[in-house]
Amino acid sequence: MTMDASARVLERYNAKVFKNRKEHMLRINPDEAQQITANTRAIPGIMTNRGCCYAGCKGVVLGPIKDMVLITHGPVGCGFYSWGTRRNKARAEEGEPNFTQYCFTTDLQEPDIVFGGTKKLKAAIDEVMQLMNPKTIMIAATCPVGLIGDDIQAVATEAEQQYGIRCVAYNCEGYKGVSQSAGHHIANNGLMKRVIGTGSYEPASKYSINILGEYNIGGDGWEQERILRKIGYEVVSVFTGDGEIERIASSHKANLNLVQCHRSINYIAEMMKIKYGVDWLKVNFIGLEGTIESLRHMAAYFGDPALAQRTEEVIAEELAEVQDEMAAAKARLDGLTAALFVGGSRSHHYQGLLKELGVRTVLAGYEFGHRDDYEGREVIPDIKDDADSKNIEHITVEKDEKKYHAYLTQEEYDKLAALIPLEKYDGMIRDMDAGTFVVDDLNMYEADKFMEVLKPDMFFSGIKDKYALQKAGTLSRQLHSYDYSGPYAGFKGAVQFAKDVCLGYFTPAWHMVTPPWKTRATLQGTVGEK
Ligand code: CFM
Ligand code: HCA
Repeated sequence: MTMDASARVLERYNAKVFKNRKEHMLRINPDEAQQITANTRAIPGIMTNRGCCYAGCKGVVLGPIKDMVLITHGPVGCGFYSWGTRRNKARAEEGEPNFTQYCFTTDLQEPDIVFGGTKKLKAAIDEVMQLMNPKTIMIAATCPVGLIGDDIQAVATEAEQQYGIRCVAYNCEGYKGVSQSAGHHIANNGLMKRVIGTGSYEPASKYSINILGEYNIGGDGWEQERILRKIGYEVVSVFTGDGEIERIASSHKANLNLVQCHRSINYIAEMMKIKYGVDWLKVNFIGLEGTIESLRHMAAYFGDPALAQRTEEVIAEELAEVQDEMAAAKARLDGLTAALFVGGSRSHHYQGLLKELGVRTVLAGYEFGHRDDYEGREVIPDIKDDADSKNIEHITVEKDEKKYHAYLTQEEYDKLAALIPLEKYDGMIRDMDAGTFVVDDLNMYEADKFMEVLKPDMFFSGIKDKYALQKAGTLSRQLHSYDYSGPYAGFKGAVQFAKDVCLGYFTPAWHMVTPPWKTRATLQGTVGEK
C-alpha cells in the first residue's frame, strides 16, 4: 500500500481515460491544499455508480414528503424502479395521509412520445384527485418528457385552478446535469419557490429548528428528533424525511436551520438565509463525537446557559447508556480498515463513527460530491461550483433591494458574503489521515482494483457493488439503505451500527470464500476457488 495504489488502478486505462480519472484521485497529504476534480460527466462506457437527475429530485429530496402525491411523468420503468427502493421511513400523522408507499406514474408509451403526453398527465391528476384527494401534487418528468417538450408546467397550473390544490411540476429529466446532484438543486429551487414561506404553522418555542438534509433513512431522523426534543428544541420541519408540506411551508419561521446532508440541500439553507435571515449550522449526527459536538454548537448558537446545561445532562445520560456497548465493539474491531463509497456526505460522516470503533478509513469517495464536499467551503464556494447547474433555472432572492441568484457568480458571491456571514465548513480531505486515498466517482473496475491493492477489511457502499465486493471475500455493508437495519444516527444509532458491523465482520461465512487475489494476480476468473 503505497503511493502507487492509484497508479496500479489507473494502469489499465488508455491515455485519455487515464488522464481523466487521474484527476479524480488523490492521496492525502496534509501539507498541501489538495484539489480534486468532481461533479463532472462520467466517461461513457465506464460503469459509474451514479444515478440520474430524476433520482435526485424525485427519489431523494421530494420522495420522502408523505402528505403529497408525486407523479412520475415518463415510461413506467422510471416510476417502478424508483418505487420503495430508498429507505426513507414515514408514518402518517393523526388523520393525515401517508402516500410514500404508493407509486404513481403516467406510463408513457410510444404513441404518447409521438403525439405528446400531457393528456395522460391530466388524466393521471384527475385519477389521483378522485382516488386520493391530496392537497398537494408534484410532478417529476423523466427523460423523454424533456425530449418531446410536454408543457408540464401548464398542466400543473391548470390542475391548481381546477382543483384548488398546490401542484408543482419539476423538469428534472434524468439527462440533466451530471448526476443526482442536479436533481437536488431543481427540487430545492421548487420547494423554495412554491412551498417555503407559505405556511401558517407558528413555532411555540424560541429554540425552534429545522433539520435540513435528513431523509429518515432507517429512522435516523426520528432518532435525532428524539434527542433534540429531550433537550427542549422544537423541530418545526424536517427536509424531507417523514416530512409534511405544511411544516415545510412554515419552516421559514424557525430560528435555526441544521444542515445534516450538506450536499443535497445547501441551496435551501443558503436561500433561506438570504430571504428570511434564518442562520444555518452544519451538523453531523453520525457518531458519538459528531452528535455531541453538534449539540454543543447548537446550544452555543442560542447562547442560553440553561439550554447548554440541559444539553450536557442529555449528553451524559445518553452516553452512559451506550458507552459499554461501544467499548465492547471497539475491543473487537480495533485496528481494522475500511473503504467508504457513497453518494455524498455519508462517506465523510461515517469516518468519525468508524474511528470511534477503532476502524481506520483507507479509501473514501463520493458518487456526486462537489469540490467543496472534498476540499471545504473556505477553498471554494460551493454555490459557484456547479457544473451540474447549466440547465437549471435559478431563483432570484432579494436582499436589501438587491437581487441575488441562488446560483451565484463569484462576484455576486463576494458581495453577498460581505453582507451576510456565509457558513464555512471542512471538507472530507482535511479529516482523513496522511497516505489514505480519495477517489471521486469510483467505478466498479476501480473498486475491484483498490480492494486488491488496499485490502480493506470492510467496504461501505451501495447495492450496485455490494455483492461483487462481498463475493470477493470482504464484508460490504450498504451505507445508503443500512441493509434494512438502522437507525445509525445519534447515540443509540451508533450502537446499532457497531453491532451490525460486528455481526457482519465476524460471520463464519468469510472462511468459506477465498478472495480472488489470493489465488491469482488479476481479478479475471471465477470467484470462490480454494
Ligand atoms: Fe445526502 Fe443522503 Fe448522501 Fe444524498 Fe443519496 Fe441517500 Fe447517499 Mo443514497 S441525500 S448525499 S443523494 S446523505 S440517497 S440519504 S444514501 S446517495 S450519501
Ligand atoms: C439514488 C438512491 C440511492 C441508491 C442506493 C444504492 C439510495 O441514488 O437514487 O445505490 O445502493 O440511497 O437509495 O442512493
